[in-house]
Amino acid sequence: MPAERTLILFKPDAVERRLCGELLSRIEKKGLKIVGLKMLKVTPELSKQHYAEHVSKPFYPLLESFITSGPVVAVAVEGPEAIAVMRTMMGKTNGRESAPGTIRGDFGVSRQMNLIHGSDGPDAASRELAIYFKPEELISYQPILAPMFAASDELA
Ligand code: IDP
Ligand code: MG
Repeated sequence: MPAERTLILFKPDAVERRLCGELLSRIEKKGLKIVGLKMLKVTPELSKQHYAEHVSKPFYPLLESFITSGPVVAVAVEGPEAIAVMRTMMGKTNGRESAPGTIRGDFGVSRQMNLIHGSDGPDAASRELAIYFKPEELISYQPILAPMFAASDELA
């Protein structure tokens, strides 16, 4: 199975609450690989591009005002089935409904301030990675310990 890449954002509430280290630590401890990392401020234009599927929804104005309210940390994450693995680690959208043990389940009670974004499929992942990272900002490398994280038939 091919290693996948997915776009993760630590949203402004995670930065404000000093939870970036905690969230990054969970990703690293899980065994996923960080292949890109930056802090930036999402502009209204970037928000509309990222959340194109939500722009016409009633909650969009509140979402834009939240996601542009402070810096975010963008993380490109790689690993076997990284997209689904990250979605499972994140938990349900609404923190009140997310299971304990998930990021949203452990750290929040909000549907909007839910700490983390993760691409929801392969098409979204490539679209969103291209929005936040230039190709040369995504680093391909082979850690020496890679064979300790997954068998050869689990990776491309
Ligand atoms: P996801 O982040 O779990 O994929 P989406 O439905 O794609 O959830 O929504 C994108 C983001 O918009 C959510 O993470 C959350 O911050 C916000 N959001 C989703 N639904 C609502 C809502 O009904 N009211 C306010 N904000 C919402
Ligand atoms: Mg979504």
